[in-house]
Amino acid sequence: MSAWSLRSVLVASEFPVIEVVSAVAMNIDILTIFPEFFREVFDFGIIRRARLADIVAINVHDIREFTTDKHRMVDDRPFGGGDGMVLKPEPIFAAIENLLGTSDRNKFTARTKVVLLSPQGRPFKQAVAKEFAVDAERILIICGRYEGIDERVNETLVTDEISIGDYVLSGGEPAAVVLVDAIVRLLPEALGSETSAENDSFSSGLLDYPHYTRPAEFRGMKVPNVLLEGNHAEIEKWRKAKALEKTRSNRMDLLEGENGEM
Ligand code: 9D3
Repeated sequence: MSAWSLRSVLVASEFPVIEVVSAVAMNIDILTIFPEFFREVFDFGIIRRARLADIVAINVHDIREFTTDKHRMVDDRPFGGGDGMVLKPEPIFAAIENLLGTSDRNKFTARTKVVLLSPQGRPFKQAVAKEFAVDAERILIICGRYEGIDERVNETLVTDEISIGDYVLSGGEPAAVVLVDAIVRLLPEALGSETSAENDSFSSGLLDYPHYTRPAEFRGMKVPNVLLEGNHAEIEKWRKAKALEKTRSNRMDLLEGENGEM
């Protein structure tokens, strides 16, 4: 294990003090009003293995646990009018103070990121996943909801506002899963044999070429001959051509550059 953290956060507060004493490469906390959403998603594949190997610790927190009012209110009506409700700042500030010891982003350690997931964020790309995997040891993810979140959270707490793409989700929870998956698989020692080669050095900027396995003929559909013949130079040429063809038809923007590597 390369980088690891060992720290203890103790905060005087009315909330249960969450003491972080960890020997993992990365600590991820998720703040959400739907903690149940995450019950099983992190229990499979690379993320599960990374958790079991103490490469990453993932903790999910219910924003409602950080309310202090009788009705445990997490949202309220928007100033200025409009439909729907806005997530209130108090429980989110309380959660961050409980987890990090401060809600002032200027006092976070350099390797701490507080990510707000919102449609207004900067686009999440492989380069951003790498940046987080390399630069961060502590990532707090705040899941927004459809109606929005009080902007003061964004102004003082959040270090990175991120969107995962140009489509409308009902909340940040599915985006949080995407972020965690993309980041954790980049942590040193998280990738097993399954994915190792396909990763860094191979970043061609193109989509992948097509893959085939046995049988060589299935319901009349044949595997391209070049793959069966064992001429590795020819196979390489074929794969490059097919990758280019696939990229041209599905992702012209990648060929025109300035849209992140794959
Ligand atoms: C009516 C204007 N909408 C903004 C485009 C409001 C709105 C829609 C969806 C406000 C919040 C949401 C919930 N989405 C997320 O929280 C979200 C999201 C997304 O919808 N798309 C892509 N990435 C993300 S990250 C979080």
